[in-house]
Amino acid sequence: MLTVLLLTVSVFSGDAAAGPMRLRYANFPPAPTFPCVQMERWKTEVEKRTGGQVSIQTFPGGTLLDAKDMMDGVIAGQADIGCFSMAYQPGRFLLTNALSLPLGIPSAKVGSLVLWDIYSDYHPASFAKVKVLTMFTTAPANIMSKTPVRTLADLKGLDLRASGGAAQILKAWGANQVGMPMSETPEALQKGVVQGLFSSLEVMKDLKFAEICHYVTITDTVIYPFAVVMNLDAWNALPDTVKKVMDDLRVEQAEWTGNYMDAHVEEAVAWSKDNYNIEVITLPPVEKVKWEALLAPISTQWQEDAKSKGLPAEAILKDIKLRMAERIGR
Ligand code: DTR
Repeated sequence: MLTVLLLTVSVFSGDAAAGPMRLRYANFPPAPTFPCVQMERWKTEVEKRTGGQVSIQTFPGGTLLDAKDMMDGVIAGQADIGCFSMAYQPGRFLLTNALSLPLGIPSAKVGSLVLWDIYSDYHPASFAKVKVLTMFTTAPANIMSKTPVRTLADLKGLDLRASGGAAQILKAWGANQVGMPMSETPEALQKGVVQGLFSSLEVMKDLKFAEICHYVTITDTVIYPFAVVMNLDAWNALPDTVKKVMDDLRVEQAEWTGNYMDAHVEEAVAWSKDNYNIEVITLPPVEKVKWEALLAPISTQWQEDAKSKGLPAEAILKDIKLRMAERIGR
């Protein structure tokens, strides 16, 4: 009841006389990180393109909803819009999390567009209770650590933070994987709970991990899929003109975010070298082959899980590879 009331207040606070319609957009990580940068860009574009009909209030840093409460919070109307990382609930977003298998997706731009393709092709049931406003992915994940990681032996038993599909990758390499959302990682690194993390490298700058992690090992293995979703009642209450503005932004926003992410990773690595003299370690080909060989069972396991849930696992993987080739070719 309270939820319905809150929602009603939120969406209908804006008939013409009362000023713009207000929408609350929740996000889990701190404001300087890329999910929040894309949120601010989307807000600016929607407000501009709707000629001020809509006003979006943004809540970074988990101030309205936390990482793992995001989807259910939006469904319940605690926020009108929410952004989340699908990796934090791997079983719930099984189909779209196929994108986070080690498939060699080369960039956030390709990842973001292929994720949107796959969502549009299959319309997974896990998103049936929300309106999907956009999707995007990170750039490929790499190791950031306090001590250098040059071989599998260096990784053995090392406490590294990762979540979702990437967690299985660290386990396969023999590291001691510690799972937590990105929002909890700065404290864990500071307190020595973990000795590093596995993620895309823009956080070296955005969360100042370069201060602590002086080594980066390039593995370029997996990307993380994200979604931005809207409460269905809030969506249905919007005028068609506003809906059109948001619909027109779905793919554009995915591509914008991918491009932003790819450029920002490069900038963050350069910044980390200039300011903290970090070492970027590239694995020699013989070593890389060993690392990659250990990852094969992960896709096999995903296929078994997906099939047991009635999903056309092989077709999905084939489709991702096809879409990748199309998007890389463009
Ligand atoms: N790699 C995922 C997602 C991720 C990458 N960069 C950020 C920044 C802020 C929040 C999440 C992410 C992860 O490690 O959680």
